[in-house]
Amino acid sequence: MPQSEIVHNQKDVNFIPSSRPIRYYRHGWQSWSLTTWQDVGHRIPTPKPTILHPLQTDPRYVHEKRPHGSWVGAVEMESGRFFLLGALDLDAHIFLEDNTLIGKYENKAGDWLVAEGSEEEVFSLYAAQLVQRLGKNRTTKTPRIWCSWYSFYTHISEKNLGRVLDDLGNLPLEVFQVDDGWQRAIGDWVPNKKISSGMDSFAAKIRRSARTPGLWLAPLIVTPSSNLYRQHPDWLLRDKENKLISAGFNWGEPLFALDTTVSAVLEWLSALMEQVLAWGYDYVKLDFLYAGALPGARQNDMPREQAYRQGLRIMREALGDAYLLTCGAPIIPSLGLCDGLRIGPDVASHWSSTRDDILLGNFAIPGARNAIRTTVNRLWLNPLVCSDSDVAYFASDKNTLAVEQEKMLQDLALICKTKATSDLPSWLREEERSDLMAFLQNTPKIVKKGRYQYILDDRQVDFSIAMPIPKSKGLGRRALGAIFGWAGNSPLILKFFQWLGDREVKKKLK
Ligand code: 9PG
Repeated sequence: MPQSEIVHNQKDVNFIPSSRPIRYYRHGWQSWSLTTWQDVGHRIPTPKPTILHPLQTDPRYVHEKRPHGSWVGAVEMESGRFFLLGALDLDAHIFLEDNTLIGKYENKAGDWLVAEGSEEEVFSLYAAQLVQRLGKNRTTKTPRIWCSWYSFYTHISEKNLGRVLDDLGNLPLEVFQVDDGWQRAIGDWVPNKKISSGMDSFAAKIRRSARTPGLWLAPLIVTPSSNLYRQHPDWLLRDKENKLISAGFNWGEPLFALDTTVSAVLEWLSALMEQVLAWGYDYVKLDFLYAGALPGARQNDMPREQAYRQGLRIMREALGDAYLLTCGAPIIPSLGLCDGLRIGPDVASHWSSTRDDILLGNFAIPGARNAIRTTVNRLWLNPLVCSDSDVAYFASDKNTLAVEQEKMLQDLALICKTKATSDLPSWLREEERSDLMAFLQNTPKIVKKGRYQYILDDRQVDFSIAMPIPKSKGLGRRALGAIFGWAGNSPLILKFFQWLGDREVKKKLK
């Protein structure tokens, strides 16, 4: 029998589990942040490069050496039972020090759940408490999606998207989602010349093919090349010295965050969502949302995750009945205000890379293995939200995944009940198109057998192979890692890697 208790209104709490902890459950802050079971003695190093910290982790705790995580921590004990400490309000962090689980709220005191029992039991108890406090998704049904990102990346055009729309034919994909690449700048959410006939006319075209138009935006970040950045410097999140807070680096530019406690920002966000709806997009993927919850000195002082939730609530309300997928989003503060939630980093057409695993020690970088690891460790969220495991691949000539690895991503999607792909229909061989068709049509019965083992109908699926955290051993590798980590902070080097990636994309599209 599980035992549990709610501890009310405490800023700091300490608990010594009934038997010695042997493994710790580390829960990452936002969609892309590493979530894993680790041995209690394992010191997971700070990921590199530093410039990406705000974009991949909770930057406030990135140098913490003790096992730690956001909102919830749990231990597997020598006795075989599990002990969980979970925050029921926002802004909390958990640490394991010696044999003690420590919970701390950053601002005011809040409530906590303490539970002991089997792994399933303690996480279900936590999930049940979160539903009561924060609510859950309104729909439990995610549409099947074609998403433009993992094939075209930013190289979309009305012409190439139109071609895909025609080629999808009888594939039962309800949503056609235009991802990053359509906007003039990050901050200027108007179409660039790739969508020359206009966003509304392109949505109408999608609708004529009997699919729902979907659109990607990153409403809480801004880059210096945007008009928004020049016109509204007073909307940006700053520190006490009035310096801009970094939200990371991407698209060859530094990223900055909007301050969602400024009323003009909230009005702008609401108007933007109304615009998206008015254009005709009923499926909306809001990305890079962590920016709304970064540490900073907000104009109307309030806890950072409450400020984020206020911004998200305004957008949710403006979006009416549209399906809202949140991505790059702080996990717990997004619950109840979205339909779908990305619970892992991006997939990629490769399994893993030595650069990311060994040299950078970064498990939030796009890659199939990184995506599977974090997503599988967050499946306890399934009753609360449509868990998004990102896209599955079918066109094997266009990726370097082994058959079993491709299949693992597909099976994870079946477990999450979120089916999406980015493969171009023209990339699929006949049998691959039938595989995709079967994937889209089947709803297997799912039985959980172990932490990483499932039975889908009568097929056994095991994700264990994706779970270990590769360690960087040896002086040579560590020295090379230090050089890579240092170089990775240079915008020029980041741009170079982006250029390499881009070259690969273009080659595939030829
Ligand atoms: C569009 C993409 C896709 C994708 C999102 C998000 O630098 N980074 O570590 C990094 C991580 C994820 C990321 C982009 C950059 O991808 O998850 O599905 O929409 O944005 O730009």
